[in-house]
Amino acid sequence: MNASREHLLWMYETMMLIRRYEETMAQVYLEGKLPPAIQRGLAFDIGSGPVPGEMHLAAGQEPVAVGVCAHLRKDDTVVGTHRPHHFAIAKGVDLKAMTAEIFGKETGLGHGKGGHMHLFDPEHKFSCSGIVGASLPPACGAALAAKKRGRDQVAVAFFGEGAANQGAFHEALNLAALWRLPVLFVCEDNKYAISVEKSESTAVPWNADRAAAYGIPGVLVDHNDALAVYEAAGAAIARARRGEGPSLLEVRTDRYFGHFQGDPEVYRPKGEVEELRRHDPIPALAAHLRRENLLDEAAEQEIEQRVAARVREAFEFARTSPYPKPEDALRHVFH
Ligand SMILES: Cc1ncc(C[n+]2csc(CCOP(=O)(O)OP(=O)(O)O)c2C)c(N)n1
Ligand SMILES: [Mg+2]
Repeated sequence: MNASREHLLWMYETMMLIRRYEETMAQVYLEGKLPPAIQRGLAFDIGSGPVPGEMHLAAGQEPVAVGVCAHLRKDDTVVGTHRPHHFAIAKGVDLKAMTAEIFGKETGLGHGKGGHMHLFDPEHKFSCSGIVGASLPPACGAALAAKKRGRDQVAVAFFGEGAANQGAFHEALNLAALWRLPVLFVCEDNKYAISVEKSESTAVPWNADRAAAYGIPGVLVDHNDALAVYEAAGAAIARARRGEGPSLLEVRTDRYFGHFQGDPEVYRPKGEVEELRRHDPIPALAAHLRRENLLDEAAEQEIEQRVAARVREAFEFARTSPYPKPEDALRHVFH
């Protein structure tokens, strides 16, 4: 499946937006967490600063999000993970409302009650959660709803290679296969589940091979490339829309930051990140676009500026938004 000019440029700009967003978040996240915390005898105070709590960033994993979401419509469902920003951005979630949510502000997607791992956007049919493996069952539910209504919507569950050893993975694949649900399961293999290497947790080299146990197609994209993901995801999503059932797609991708911000990364071989960054998928796509005469220096600069402005506006909006009022603590929650 050849990507259209429109899709190629969208993928490039969205990868840039994700990368700049994550880099900015990495900086902002540290505000208030280091020097004053050290004075209080702590190395890293996770609770202070404008972005309290854990932070999992997805720089390096952009190809997975854009290669899949390029094929999705607004009325398709995406369920993400504890590392959700790249998926949310690629699905079209509003950057300001998402950032405000991460800052715990009233103007956030969930009025500041969810935070970075719990971004819910019914308009764009996006959700995620901090529970590893929890993306697959709800995606089956959305796919079942679409099927019962006779619509051609699809659902996508993203999850890490660590999550592929959770029971929910196997239960979801089995049921989706049995009921021929219009769902795509996308495994992001970034080699690690926190500090545990895939080879230390998983009996087979490739999770894509596990699809055979459920009688569905399993496809491996063994390099971190947006066009390869686009091609594989396009075929699987078209298949699901035609009513031919689910597929499993596994992508070998790279995580440039730690598991969480503040992760000392002692489990990484020395120089690993530098080596991974030498195969950065964003310049690789830019080079392809230049060869196709779809991008030149001026256009690249324009994209860089547009992306920077969007990121700046989103963080500014989040910073200047009010916190929820204490008397609203029990609004919008189950009780
Ligand atoms: C059910 C459950 N078990 C354990 C955890 C703790 N935990 C958070 S992230 C993570 C590793 C996830 O690895 P992977 O699925 O590969 O995703 P990645 O972090 O690499 O994106 C674990 C074990 C959790 N959040 N939920
Ligand atoms: Mg992983």
